[in-house]
Amino acid sequence: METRSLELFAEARKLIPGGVNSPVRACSSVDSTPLFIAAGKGSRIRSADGEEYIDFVQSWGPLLLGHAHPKVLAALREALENGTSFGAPCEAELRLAQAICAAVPSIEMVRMVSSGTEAAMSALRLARGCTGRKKLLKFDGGYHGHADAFLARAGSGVATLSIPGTPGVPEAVVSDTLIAPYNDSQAAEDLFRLHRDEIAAVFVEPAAGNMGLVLPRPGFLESLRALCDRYGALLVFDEVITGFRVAYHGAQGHYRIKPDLTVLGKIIGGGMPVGAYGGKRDLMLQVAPAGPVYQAGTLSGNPAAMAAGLATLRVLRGLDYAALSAAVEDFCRELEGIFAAKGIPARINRLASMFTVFFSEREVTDFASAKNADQTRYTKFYKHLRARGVYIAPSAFETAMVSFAHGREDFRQTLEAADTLEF
Ligand code: KE4
Repeated sequence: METRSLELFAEARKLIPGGVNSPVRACSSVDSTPLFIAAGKGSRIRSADGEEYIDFVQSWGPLLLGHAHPKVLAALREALENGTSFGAPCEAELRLAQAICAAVPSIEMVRMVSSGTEAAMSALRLARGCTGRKKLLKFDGGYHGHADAFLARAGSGVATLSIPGTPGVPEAVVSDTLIAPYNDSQAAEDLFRLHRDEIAAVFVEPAAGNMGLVLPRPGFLESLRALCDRYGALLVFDEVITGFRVAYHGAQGHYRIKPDLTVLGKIIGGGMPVGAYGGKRDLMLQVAPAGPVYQAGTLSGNPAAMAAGLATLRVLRGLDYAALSAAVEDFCRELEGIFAAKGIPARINRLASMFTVFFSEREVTDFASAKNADQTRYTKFYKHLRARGVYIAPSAFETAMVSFAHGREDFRQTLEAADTLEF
């Protein structure tokens, strides 16, 4: 039953564009209307109609511990007893900075902001400021938040809603944005050969989560590192999704590649609004007020948000990532078996606690092959699961997020629901 969600959505559409505060939540690409969520606990959420769902969206990634983890809530309660914001430094900012620098191999200094978008746009400004160069090289289907420079052939909500280019973004801005297909080292090299010392930075999701999950081919990330070294550009890993998810040390720890700058978000806020960018000391010392590259934010380093992020990382540090990866691998294998038994062509890309089901005969290795997957079947899959209490991403260009709170019963119920799917 979705009566209350429908009522709330009708009201919301009168006052909020599309009835949502972020486009991908609208569920329009899967021919549905959004559930309004009243509560979450562990692996599950409860809708405004009181219906329970196994949640594989997990707020798009921040909740690797699951919803309402007791230690996160306790840390928030304690912080909030002292107020909500001071606009001045507080110890919690230092403690979270220490935890991030200790965990992420390439980060020697870090600046907190309030979203992944803010972190990515600031990292780009820093890269341009440090190199004196203008151009950005990103990958087709890569998503780095909604700052102007990145909204050229982006993934996530831009792909989901098939937004062609992006109204409101001046041509002059995206004219400095170069695009190559993900996993195409030769295309990246060709752009470097053409633009040589004009490229300030390469932005890449070390595992791409915004065209559905697409993994780097062996050698792809290494080729970007080598190109940046050869041409004097900065390599920026956007780890807003993968940071602390693929491994506690991030995808850069998993793949053993050191970027010059890293963009973080989601998990480091534990569900509260937090983003961060960090990297080599000599680069970060260019950021105001230490250096000339300006960036600021009223709620940057907010004490409550820092407390939630710190509590999250402290719990994650002691958890068994390999065991979670193994559980997700087992689940994906069983799901592959269900599709195979039904003669349904499907490819399930997975890494650590993320997976995406592509209804495709062919392997999905970039945005073009992701777009070739059968979106109609994805929509039917989404609706079928939602009707049976399983909540997956309302877009074929997102990745499912499994948490440490997901257990056998969640996987069993999900497989049981998938087993009744008919196309
Ligand atoms: P935010 O500004 O939404 O906090 O972060 C932007 C961002 C940057 N980089 C990557 C790799 C990201 O995935 C994101 C945001 N992710 C999307 C979903 N994949 C957020 C969901 C939404 O837009 O509502």
